[in-house]
Amino acid sequence: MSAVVQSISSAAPEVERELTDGFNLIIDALKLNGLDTIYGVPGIPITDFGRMAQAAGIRVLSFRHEQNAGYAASIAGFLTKKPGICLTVSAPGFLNGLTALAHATTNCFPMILISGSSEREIVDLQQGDYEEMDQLAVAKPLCKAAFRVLHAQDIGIGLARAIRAAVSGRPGGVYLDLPAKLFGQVMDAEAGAKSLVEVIDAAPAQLPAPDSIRRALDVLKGAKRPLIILGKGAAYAQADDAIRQFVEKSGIPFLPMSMAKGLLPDLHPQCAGAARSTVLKDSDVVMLIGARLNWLLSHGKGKSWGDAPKKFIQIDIEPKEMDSNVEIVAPVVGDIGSCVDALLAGMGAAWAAPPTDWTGAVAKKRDENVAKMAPRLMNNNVPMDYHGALGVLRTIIKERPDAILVNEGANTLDLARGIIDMYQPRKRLDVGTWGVMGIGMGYAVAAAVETGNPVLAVEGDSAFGFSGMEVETICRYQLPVCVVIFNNNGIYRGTDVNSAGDDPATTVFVENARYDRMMEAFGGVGVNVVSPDELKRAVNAAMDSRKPTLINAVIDPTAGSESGRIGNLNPQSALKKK
Ligand code: OXT
Ligand code: ADP
Ligand code: MG
Repeated sequence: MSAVVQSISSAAPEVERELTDGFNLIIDALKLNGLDTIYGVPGIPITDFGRMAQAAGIRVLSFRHEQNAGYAASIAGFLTKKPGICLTVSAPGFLNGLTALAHATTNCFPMILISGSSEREIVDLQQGDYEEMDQLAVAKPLCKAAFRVLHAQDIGIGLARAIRAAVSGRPGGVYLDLPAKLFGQVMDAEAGAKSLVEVIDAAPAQLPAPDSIRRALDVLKGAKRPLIILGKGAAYAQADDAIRQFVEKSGIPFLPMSMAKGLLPDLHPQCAGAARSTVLKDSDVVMLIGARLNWLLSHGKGKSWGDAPKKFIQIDIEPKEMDSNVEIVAPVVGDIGSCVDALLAGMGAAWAAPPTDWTGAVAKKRDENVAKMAPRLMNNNVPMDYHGALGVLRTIIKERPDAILVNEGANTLDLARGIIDMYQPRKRLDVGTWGVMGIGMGYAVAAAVETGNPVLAVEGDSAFGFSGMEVETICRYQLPVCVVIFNNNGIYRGTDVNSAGDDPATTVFVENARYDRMMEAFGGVGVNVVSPDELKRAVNAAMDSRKPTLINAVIDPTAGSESGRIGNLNPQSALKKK
């Protein structure tokens, strides 16, 4: 700790007291709790704080826009189970970071947005302070908890509360408001050190009730066509071995949600990822592990789920999640590691595998779908279509299974999700619960920083645009990130025409743009590729060299479809169906 030593004269003989201040106490509190990385953008009132944190050994990564720093912090939380820290300046910087905080909360990722703010006395009287805003009030409805610290002696408690709120129970985003004056507040160093709190057991195990385990196993035993759905909560839980043992011992087909791909390998004999429609429709008992029955699972009802009656078992740390959309006949509330351990123990030595007519039917459908797709992945067409380009990337990930795949776009997202098999847990990071564009470069930076693994970011040209300026950040920190832009000249397709005037259609971009040249502007490697062969060479070179690289992959502008796989959600399609 870098305390300030000052000589203080008083009426009594001169005494030397060691002093500290808000700056140092925040740094010490972060370090005490193992929070060693900050993602942010400097400025008043936090510029010096960033410098001092860096000098004190915290890694401080400066971004070009707070939203990207916030997305980086959110995914750092997902990858590490520690709250990712984002640091912003007041009002506009705070608001830029807030989208990411809300995103973290929605996705159940632990994150703390720490923002400098203006002076309370002026803000509360609305007297027009520099970057004035009542940030605490604005943040509150968008996160799991929000706290403000006014006194240096409360910094330790403030951070401890923020950490606990972010990681305990259902993880989420927390806001910590630090008014400018706090940073310079001085206090006795010894008292300051004592005021810090090392958070013990921040996310305590939450054991499931034994009855809930018995009930779940009874329902599972009675199933003729059981299915396990693994969600990103299961990936987050880092109970990889237990989950794998449970799935394998049960013999039940499993369907991974997008960010749960790789928890068990996609090529595992029980994986039903390529038989999605069949397993949703035909299963009779569905066990959800860390997945919500939200829009991504059609709310557990309707056409996608077929007519056969279904029973749901759900494992989740959040009791309120149960019965959110349909009846859950066997709720299991607890942390996934403890729940799965208890299920394994309750299964005993002998567990009857599901009927082979069911597992056989699932495997048959999966193999048919895989075989149907295979020839499309081998094409070397110019211009490239999605399948040709993704076929190459699929092989690259197979050969480099520890690489982290970041993925956003519409067609670029939906097709990559199906085509690129994942082999290891937490290696696929994407748009998540909100289907949000803009996570790309922030996620790529944090994935590289937090894991040291190479990152392959597969981006639609529109998706990339939301965070594209961060390629400078990637070059500045020399991160092993290879960005591949699927450049089809627009959103979904590059062929839309405005029939009513000279302005371009709303979904198209400048034709034949050369995104690779953006990378060159910052000293990175830029490559333009037009064929799958060229793409393969360029990506392999980037992954071997670990040099920041951006590949502009020219995709046939007619190849995509409106909104990718979720065109049915457009109001116009709903009208047509009526
Ligand atoms: O079983 P069936 O027969 O059904 O087949 C399924 C699987 O079994 C099978 N499958 C396989 N077959 C063979 N082999 C293998 N290995 C295999 N694996 C699977 O394939 C099918 C499909 O499987 P899938 O994908 O699992 O199933 P399905 O039915 O699609 O699943 C349903 C969903 C809902 C779970 C799934 O579709 C899903 O996860 N979807 C997520 C969709 C999403 O989030 N999209 C992003 C948002 S779209 C839109 O909003 C966009 N915007 C607006 C915007 C946003 N989002 N954000 C902000 C801040 N501002 C604006 C914008 C601007 S997208 C967008 C930009 C788009 O343009 P780009 O240029 O970036 O991208 P391009 O489109 O490329 O141009
Ligand atoms: P997906 O989008 O992959 O379907 P969701 O984000 O909808 O996944 O669901 C994740 C769920 O996992 C949330 O309901 C969350 O409460 C739960 N969850 C997160 N971490 C844990 C954990 N450690 N133990 C139990 N449940 C968890
Ligand atoms: Mg596009």
